[in-house]
Formats: sequence, structure tokens, C-alpha cells
Amino acid sequence: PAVEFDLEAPFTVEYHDAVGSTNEVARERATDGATDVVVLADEQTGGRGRLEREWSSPAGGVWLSIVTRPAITPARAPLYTLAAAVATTRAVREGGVDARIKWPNDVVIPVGEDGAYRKLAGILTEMEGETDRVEWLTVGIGVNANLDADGLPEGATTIRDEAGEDVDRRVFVQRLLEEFDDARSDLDGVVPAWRELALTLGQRVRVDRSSSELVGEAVDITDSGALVVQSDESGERETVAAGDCEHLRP
Ligand code: BTX
Repeated sequence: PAVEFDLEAPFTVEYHDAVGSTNEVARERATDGATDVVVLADEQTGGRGRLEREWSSPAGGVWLSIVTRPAITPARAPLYTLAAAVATTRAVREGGVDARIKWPNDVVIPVGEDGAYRKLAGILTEMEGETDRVEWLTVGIGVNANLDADGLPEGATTIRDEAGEDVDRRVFVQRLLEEFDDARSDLDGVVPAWRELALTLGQRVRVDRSSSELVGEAVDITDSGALVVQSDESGERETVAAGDCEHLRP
């Protein structure tokens, strides 16, 4: 049964020992009209990533979904995903771990100097609304907190492995939600904050667009969060709103 997770955060937190996916529970809350509710679980048995991928979510992680009803157009919704990436990265950094952001929304730990990384956290935003108005938006955030990377997919890391000790999840979730609240209250500040934490800018990248592949140097991110790549093939700057991005070795 759900219990309240008593935090001084600007959100009501509903805690579960285990759920299928906190995004699924959040969707139910959202369609019931809730707002500023957070669904938090110790373990997910059916955690989801983007594009129907699986998200490993054993007990010990921080798996949560924030339900909001922002007064924005759907075109601005990607800023909520970037806000979550900024908030998560800041919360991890406050714990002394050097987290950075890989475009668009992976929180990673750099390995060496050439853009290589291990993935610490991921974000999955879902939304319902019309063309001119968001009705609700759920931001799912998964952080590999008090776990061993051993049991996770290759390329993953955890706060336990990076910091050498576990975090107090209550303190961490509180920090994360406060950072998210700050970021969403200043949506125009999100992209500048994102740029400062980005690992992707300046990297050679391969971006998988649905139609074709783009290879070049990641040079900027636009005010709506799209990646600007100086393309090897066309020699032009091309903008990608969404897609998977891989850092290439120089
Ligand atoms: P993504 O599609 O960017 O990443 C998914 C990929 O990452 C997988 O295909 C796998 O290779 C790898 N992966 C899976 N699990 C982990 C893990 N624990 N750590 C590192 N890498 C992993 C990212 O999707 C979005 C993830 C959002 C997860 C949150 S948790 C709370 C909420 N509920 C829910 O079901 N999803 C969100």
C-alpha cells in the first residue's frame, strides 16, 4: 500500500515499495486531475525507457514520476525534460559526484576526456493535451542510487559506485524536487543551465533521426532544446529536435 513520504518539498509524495512503472501510476493520477504529486517507488517491475525500451529498476534506486499541469504549449514541453535533467544533475552533484548531461536527457558520469561516459540516470516525459495547451505532463526520473552497477545493463553506473557510499534517499529526493521546482519556475533559464552542465557540446556525435543519420560536431542547443550539429556531410548546421545521440571518439 502507498504511504506518504514526508518531505518538505513543494510536492505531495506517494511512496510504494514496488510498482510496475511509476509513470503508469502517475498517468492514472494525472487523468484523475491531480497535480504536483510525485509517485515514488523503491522498485519497478516494469520500468520503461524511451521508445519502448526497458529500464532496469531494482530495489535501492530512486524511481519517481512527477505529475504537473503546466500552463504551457506542447512546443515548450521539452523544456520540462531538460529541467528534469538539470535538476537531477544538480542533485547528484550536490552529493559530490561529477554528473553531466548527455543530450537530450541522460545524466551521465564522464569517463576520461574524450566524451565517453557511463549512464547514471534517465528521464521519460509523457504528456496529454491539445495543440495549443498541455493538459498534464508526467516527468519520470530514474536514478541508479544505492545499487551495484553489476546487475544493470552495460554502460550503467550508480551513485554507490561513483561516490563509494550510499545516499540518504530522503535527502536526495528532497533536493531533486526542490531543484526541479526551481527550474520549472524559470523555464527561460533552463537552456542556459543545461548548457553549463552539458557533456555533449563540443563532442563529435552521431544522431539517429527517424529519417537519416547525422554525423558531425555538436555545437549548440536552441532555446527549445534542439541540438545543433555542424554536419560533416552537408557542411551546414543542422538542428535535431529529438533522437538518439551517440558520442563518437575523436
Ligand atoms: P532510454 O530509452 O534513454 O534508455 C534505456 C536504455 O538504457 C536501455 O535500452 C538500456 O540499454 C539502458 N538501461 C536500462 N536500464 C538502465 C539503468 N537502470 N541504468 C542505466 N542504463 C539503463 C531513459 O530511457 C529513460 C528512463 C526513465 C526511467 C524512469 S524511472 C521512473 C519512471 N518510470 C518508468 O517506467 N520510467 C521512468
